[in-house]
Amino acid sequence: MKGFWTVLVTWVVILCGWGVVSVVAEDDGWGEWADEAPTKKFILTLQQGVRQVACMDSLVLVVNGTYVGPTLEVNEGDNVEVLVLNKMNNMGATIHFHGVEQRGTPWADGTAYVSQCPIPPLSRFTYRFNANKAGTFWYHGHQMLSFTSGYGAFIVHPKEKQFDFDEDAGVIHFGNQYMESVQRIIVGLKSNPFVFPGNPQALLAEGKGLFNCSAFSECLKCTFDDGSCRHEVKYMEPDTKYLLRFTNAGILSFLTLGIQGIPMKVVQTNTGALKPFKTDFLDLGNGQSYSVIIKTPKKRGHYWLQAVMRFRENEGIIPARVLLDTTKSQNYPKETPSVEGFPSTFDVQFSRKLMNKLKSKEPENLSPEYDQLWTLVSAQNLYKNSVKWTLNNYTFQFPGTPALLANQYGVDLKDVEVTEPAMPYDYFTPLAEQGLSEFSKLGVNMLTAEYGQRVRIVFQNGLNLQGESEAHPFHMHGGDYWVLGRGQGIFNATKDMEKLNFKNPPMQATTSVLPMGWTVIEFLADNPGFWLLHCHIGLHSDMGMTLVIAVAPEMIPEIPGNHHICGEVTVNKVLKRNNCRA
Ligand SMILES: *[C@@H]1O[C@H](CO)[C@@H](O)[C@H](O)[C@H]1NC(C)=O
Ligand SMILES: *[C@@H]1O[C@H](CO)[C@@H](O)[C@H](O)[C@H]1NC(C)=O
Ligand SMILES: *[C@@H]1O[C@H](CO)[C@@H](O)[C@H](O)[C@H]1NC(C)=O
Ligand SMILES: *[C@@H]1O[C@H](CO)[C@@H](O)[C@H](O)[C@H]1NC(C)=O
Ligand SMILES: [Cu+2]
Repeated sequence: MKGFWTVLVTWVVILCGWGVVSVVAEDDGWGEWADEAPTKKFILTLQQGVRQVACMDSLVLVVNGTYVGPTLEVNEGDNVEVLVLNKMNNMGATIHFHGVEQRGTPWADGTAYVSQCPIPPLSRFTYRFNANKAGTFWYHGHQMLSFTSGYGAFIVHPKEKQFDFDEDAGVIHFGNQYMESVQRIIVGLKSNPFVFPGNPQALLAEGKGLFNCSAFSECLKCTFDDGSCRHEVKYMEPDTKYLLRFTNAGILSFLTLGIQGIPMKVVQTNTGALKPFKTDFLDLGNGQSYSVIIKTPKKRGHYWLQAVMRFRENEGIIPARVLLDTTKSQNYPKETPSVEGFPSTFDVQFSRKLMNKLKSKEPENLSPEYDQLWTLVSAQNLYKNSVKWTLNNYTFQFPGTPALLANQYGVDLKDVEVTEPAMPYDYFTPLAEQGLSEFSKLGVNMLTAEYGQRVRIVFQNGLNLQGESEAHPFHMHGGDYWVLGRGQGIFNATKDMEKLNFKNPPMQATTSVLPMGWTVIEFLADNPGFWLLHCHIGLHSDMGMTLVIAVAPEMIPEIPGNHHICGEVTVNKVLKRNNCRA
């Protein structure tokens, strides 16, 4: 039925002469689209295919036929136009440009049922936006768990070189690989009884990695014919400064990475320039990006970059590895590198100290005043006996009509819940032990900010139903936020608010709330739109750890005419509004 409507609207729209599903004419309400700037055009195709991942054949979502998808590179200030062709015949899709502000183009954010309808099977959609900030971004699907494999890098080069290095060595994407198909994982998460897929069986760097065949009998199918599926090799020159960019695209694993014998100088989050600092180990929460500069030793050799999973039991899971090779001999070391010296799996202290080192390069000197304060408590609960994650006791459910379309066409979103302040309880004692109900509420959890407000958010961690506290990396769409501080235990406004860093807080699009702790962020609500705020552990967001921030909905400009329709936005509604302006 959905297919029918898409076809119908396409015809109606062509008859009316304003072109659907194709590049739209110039002055068409494209937000901050810079008229003078060059336009960089790309085409991306989405398909499912069997590819060798971690030396095993797996069915994955591929972008332009490859896993990892192609890297898109533009310059700061360019207009970007990406035509996405959904070549799958059984699944809708979207593409989200992770970390891109989408200033003035909220319809190009690529979030299914928030900023747009999924691109129907065998259909297309053009994303147009301005690359207003330089940095390391990535694109990925944002429809269910589609981002397990359909992703790639998006690099925006700065107008002027920001850091001191000789070569840009590009991006290394980290990921997770399950033996089970994504479809089965989703079914398990939605089932009663609930089935959690648990740890991934392989950690990936650039789609390469290794299953531990003594731990997982299924991988007798492993094809270890040559080493090229196990790890990427980066050829480098000795005694040279390289810029390396990391992103964690995994749907579960919090990672910590280190390079044998080479310290990293951390210089940038996704967009935010940092006061540089040196470290041997760097945390990479799901959805996070960092740029570092390394200097290869004078002596030619092989240096392993390794990423281990932390904050979950990781017994038997082989680290993701990349070999940095300055010999060009292809005489690879046979022995497996050890992870000695890495912080231990549950060392919260290490990660908190590391996060405390993140400072913006230039002072921000924020005033300690704010306009709204939202406290969001993360906890696991039951909804109809199924295990869910919650923010303030709400399990998020996507609306049937995308919020942005509903706003324009006057559709009433049903089940919208405004997050109430969290009921104060002892967040680190299981609910049952406190005589409290373990049941959550289900709804379209939405918070609203007025234009220009400074909104401060306290993320307060709580427990899962096993009584453990986990790490949650929270990602916000529609712009970066300042990360003002973090601490252990329960946030106490009287005592903790004044200790926050207003002087030089880093700008990030994703920051972690550590086990048994809290994190405070703040953003300026000056980009009207409907923006997701969610835990970037894909499994957690799918289990409800998500909400929508509505920023000045009355100021959102008219959506360009190329959007698909779904839910309660019908052909009649579109026609009525546009009055067939042919
Ligand atoms: C992706 O593939 C399409 C056609 O198959 C091609 O036209 C396009 O240039 C490719 N995109 C990139 C970024 O390589
Ligand atoms: C594979 O898993 C087994 C059992 O968990 C473990 O003892 C072994 O060290 C693992 N192998 C590697 C290479 O990590
Ligand atoms: C969550 O909501 C449910 C259903 O309304 C309620 O029974 C429960 O007490 C709430 N729990 C908390 C911690 O607020
Ligand atoms: C918060 O901190 C203040 C000042 O240290 C203290 O007096 C108060 O008891 C604390 N509140 C809680 C709930 O711990
Ligand atoms: Cu989480």
